[in-house]
Amino acid sequence: MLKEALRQKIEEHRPRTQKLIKEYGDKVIDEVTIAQTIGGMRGLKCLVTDISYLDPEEGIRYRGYTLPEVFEKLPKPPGAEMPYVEGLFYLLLTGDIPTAKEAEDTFAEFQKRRELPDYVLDVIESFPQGSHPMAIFSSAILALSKESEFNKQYNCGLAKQSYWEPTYDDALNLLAKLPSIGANIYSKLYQDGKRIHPNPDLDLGGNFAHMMGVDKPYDDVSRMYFIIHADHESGNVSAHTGHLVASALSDIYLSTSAMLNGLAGPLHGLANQEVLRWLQDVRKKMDGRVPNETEMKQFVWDTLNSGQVIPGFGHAVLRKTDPRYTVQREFALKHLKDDELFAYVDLLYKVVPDILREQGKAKNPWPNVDSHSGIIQWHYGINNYDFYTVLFGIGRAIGVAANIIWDRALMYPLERPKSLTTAMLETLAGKG
Ligand code: CMX
Repeated sequence: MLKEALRQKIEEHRPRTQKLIKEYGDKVIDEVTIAQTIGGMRGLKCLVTDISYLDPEEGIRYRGYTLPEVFEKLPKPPGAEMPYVEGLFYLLLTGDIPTAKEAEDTFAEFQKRRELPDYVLDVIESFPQGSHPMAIFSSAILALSKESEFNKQYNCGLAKQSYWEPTYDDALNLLAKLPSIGANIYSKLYQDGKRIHPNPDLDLGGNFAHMMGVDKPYDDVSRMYFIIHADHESGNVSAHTGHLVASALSDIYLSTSAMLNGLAGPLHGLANQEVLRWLQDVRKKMDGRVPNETEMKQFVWDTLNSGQVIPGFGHAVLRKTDPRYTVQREFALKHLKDDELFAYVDLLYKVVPDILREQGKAKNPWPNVDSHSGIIQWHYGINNYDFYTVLFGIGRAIGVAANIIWDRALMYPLERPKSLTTAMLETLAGKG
């Protein structure tokens, strides 16, 4: 059903892309400066996606909907506060808010593809204790590449217009398994291998909470996490890596594994674990007491003066408080108002922006998604903060997969920007 809805959307969309290329292909949309070329292509308008758009002041919109709208409009599992993650996938793929029936049908599509082959469990088990969960996560997904329907059909001579179809199947097959992969990594690393079997009646978020062995409202925390982390335009490291690798027609398993390796960097998704590490450090120095404002300011300045960044603050594109932070703050105000670590995060929200402004380096002094996510996990007993980026990764895979399916549907080519030498830039500078 989702596949048929998507097919129709793809057929409607293709002429738009073809017209843009054929009739307006030479239209200039941006200039490139030397600073952008050296500086990580910051702000360069050179990617296209319809799945989400990041406004610097407003934050992310999924298919035109703000996060509060997404949470309000998407159908919810019975008794849940947060929506079906499967319904979000429907929205990202089709651009339409699913009806309750469409969300449930998508849940059923995911449900039948959940089972993990034994060899994936063997891959997880084969890692030495002390491995980072993101390394295991990426490898477990890589191992699944042998299941790729796209590869099978491509090797039999698949027509280009049909590339998206087996990619869609691969995407669903992979996304449905991610909660199990995540929960198995958690049990291997932190729970002496004690596994909780999946509950087939539960939706993706609910089943993940069940396999993690955490009671309500952790099911809603899981749904909220996977939804807020799903997509953030195409230029961030994880989304861009997924797109880049898939542009070589590497299957969705190879592409997702690659994008997770980018997510695992401390300037990107790993920042959520860095926040917790930083807070625990402060907590230790405070002997468990919540610092007052003056003491907290001192900790922030000490970190900056030692040449480190304040994790969870700043952003390459955003220039306001991240709405993904706000969604979590509202949840925290409702469910963990008296939590000690929430008091820390609340205090940081008060003191850090002014300090970063005073320091004058960061273009955005406001908190991002990672500033809040760890303490909610901590509150519900997930205290192994190395694991937090896996949660980000399960969410991000949903948006990356939706993008890759559309990349194939619109037959985007191999990505291949041009590089210059420093001498060439110097010559260009001389001409200025
Ligand atoms: N603390 C201290 N300094 C910061 C800072 C922070 N939180 N954020 C930015 N700066 C500094 C940068 O390090 C840079 O310094 P230099 O000129 O010495 O290199 C300067 O301010 C300008 O950086 P910017 O243009 O504002 O930010 P970038 O686009 O280069 O980087 C980001 C963006 C997120 C990597 C950066 O803000 C940062 O390091 N934040 C802390 C880590 C973090 O929270 N990452 C998670 C981001 C969300 C995600 O992708 O998951």
